[in-house]
Amino acid sequence: MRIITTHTATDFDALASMVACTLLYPGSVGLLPATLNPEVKRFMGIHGDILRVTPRRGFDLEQATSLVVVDAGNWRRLEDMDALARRDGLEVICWDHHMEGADIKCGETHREEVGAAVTLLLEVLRERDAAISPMHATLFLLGIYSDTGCLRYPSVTARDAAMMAFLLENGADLNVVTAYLDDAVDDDHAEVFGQLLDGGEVLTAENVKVGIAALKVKSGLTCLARLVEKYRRLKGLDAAFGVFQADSRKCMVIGRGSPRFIDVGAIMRALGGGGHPGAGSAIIKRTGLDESARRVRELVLAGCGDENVVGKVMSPPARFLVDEGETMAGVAARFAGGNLPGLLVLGEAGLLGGLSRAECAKAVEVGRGEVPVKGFVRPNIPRLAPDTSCREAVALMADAREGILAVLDGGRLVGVVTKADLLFQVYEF
Ligand SMILES: [Mn+2]
Repeated sequence: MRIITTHTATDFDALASMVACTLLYPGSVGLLPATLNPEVKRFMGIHGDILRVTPRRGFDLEQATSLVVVDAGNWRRLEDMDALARRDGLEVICWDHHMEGADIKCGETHREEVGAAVTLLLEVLRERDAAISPMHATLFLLGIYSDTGCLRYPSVTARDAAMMAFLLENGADLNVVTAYLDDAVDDDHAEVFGQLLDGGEVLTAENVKVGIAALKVKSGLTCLARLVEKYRRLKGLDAAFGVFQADSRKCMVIGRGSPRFIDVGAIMRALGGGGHPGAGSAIIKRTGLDESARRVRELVLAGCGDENVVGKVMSPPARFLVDEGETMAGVAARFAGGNLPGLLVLGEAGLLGGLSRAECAKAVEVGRGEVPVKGFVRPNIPRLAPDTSCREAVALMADAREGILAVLDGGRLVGVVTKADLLFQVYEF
């Protein structure tokens, strides 16, 4: 008999992948772990009977000759499957999108970097022209949406979006999807959220803003990951880590972040857990709250890195410079000839400030073209250091009248940041 299973704390992607497998492998049965995400539990409350899945508990593994593992690659993430890990001759097939840390040896592996594991299975079902009911399509879409933050996470691929379109064609019901992705939390979770907001420590390392909060919590809270993500978004952090202690023997660490600035999965693996570059969790055993938080802080400080500093993207300053003695008319001619947003005015003591194209044109218009630029220079043009992050530069550019920012190293002008420089950085051309 072929059985299908997935990780404990089963989320919609895991359930959707399991159910997709029951369509892909006729005659197979899905074994559902006992611990489910609260929304998944609510979903199973009314859909359980019409899906070909049954609780892992009470199922005799003796009958199993083939095992399909979905949305996981580790034996310890499965519920009570150790007996199969040692069974000779067992066929093992894996469908997963966690690229690191797998330890299940498979005869057949489908592991690809997509936003949701169910995307991999849907591609095959579509290829085979399998019949998909609107109810199934709705569950599969829940899988894609919950693992990709409704197609907003950077982990999303075009393949996930294509499968979303495929599911809508097959009748996926967005009203149902929205009802199960509801963001509301109960009073206990709301209290924890308040503590995260008040008690979190925010550290900045290598221009990366990370929040870490260590809290004692009641046991039985099942939506902590969602709170950590909310905390991150509300505080505008690049990454957030919650260290939660529900009993004295262990702490649970949950991390969420932008993979561009920090690899959350790598930090979790260092703590003995797992995850993706953007999300992960770990259980730290026999360690108190303070010590656990200290370990997380250390790994975060070592693992942060914003490579995107203005020193790496700035342009040479030469073509943006005018001498304080030049006339406004002369400078207006330079503006007319070149594609310059603004200019920097240099005096004997160094950078005096900036001059915008509009100011220059206006001066000439009102007959002040022969006045030296010195009289028009705006001294408080933004000045950055080479190690200022591009993100900060983007924020400053929004208010920069001259459309350029000056980069100074120890008082010496070393570069100019233009909007084009920042665009190249933002889109990683
Ligand atoms: Mn997944």
